[in-house]
Amino acid sequence: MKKVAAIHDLSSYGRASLTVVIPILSNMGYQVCPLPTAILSAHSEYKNFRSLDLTDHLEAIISHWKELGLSFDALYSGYLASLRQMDIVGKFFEEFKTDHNFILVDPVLGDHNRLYPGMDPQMIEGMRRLCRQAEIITPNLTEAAFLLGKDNCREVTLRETVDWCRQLSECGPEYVIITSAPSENQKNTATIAYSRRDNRCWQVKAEYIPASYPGTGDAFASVITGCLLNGDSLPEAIDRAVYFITMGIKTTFGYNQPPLDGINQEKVLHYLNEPLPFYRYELLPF
Ligand code: PXL
Repeated sequence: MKKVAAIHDLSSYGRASLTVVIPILSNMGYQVCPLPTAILSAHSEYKNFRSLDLTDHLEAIISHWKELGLSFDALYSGYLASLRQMDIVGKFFEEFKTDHNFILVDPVLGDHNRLYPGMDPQMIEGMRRLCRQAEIITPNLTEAAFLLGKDNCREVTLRETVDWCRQLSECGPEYVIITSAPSENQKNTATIAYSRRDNRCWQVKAEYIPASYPGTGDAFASVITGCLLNGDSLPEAIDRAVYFITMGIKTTFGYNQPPLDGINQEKVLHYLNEPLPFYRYELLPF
């Protein structure tokens, strides 16, 4: 059975990070091995959240994993709680990267043009360093702007988003996937993916829904990780991830529940094991 080292926090309330990553990758048939970065009372979009930083415990877990001679088919990181933690994860990547696995970094920093509480400019630099080690990165549009040192991501066009993918790829990753990107019109939102290997760029459009749920980025990156472990092509992986998130949002939107609780993933996990009903991906002409 393939194994994934999943480097994320455990947010006890509000579906995000490990409470999203574990069910998705388990459902897709992979063994998830968490390297927990912090334990939060609830994810950081909730006011007054409490956080237990686990930076001092990471090295102990990693050294035990080395003693056990473990190896992983994917090294997958998300929310990191401190700059020192980013350095430890960078060392973990160096030690556990082989010719037979891949590193996926979801550079969790912010959304809607602002940093998440607790993130600071030094952590942007730390995340940049980690992205250089990765084969695949999955920033949202805000995170892509922070990584590239842009002022903001308002009024960015589809074409500029493709340029951002290429620029980010020049730093190291072979695949750059930008979520929450603009599409040609306001009724749609797009996920844009660039593959440096064949210099092709893909778009998957989704209907814009006027609601925002935390944790969808974690769900997206987890489905991508699972699909790539399965040998799916880049556009196929994005198609499945977008389909899963769209179904999750749609099933949640009909209820009158607080958006901070995240998507009702429990109702849609079964889609991960069913054939996709259609392919939506398009090759972009630039
Ligand atoms: O979904 C990303 C994420 C992960 N972990 C924590 C968060 C967030 C986003 O808000 O707060 C703790």
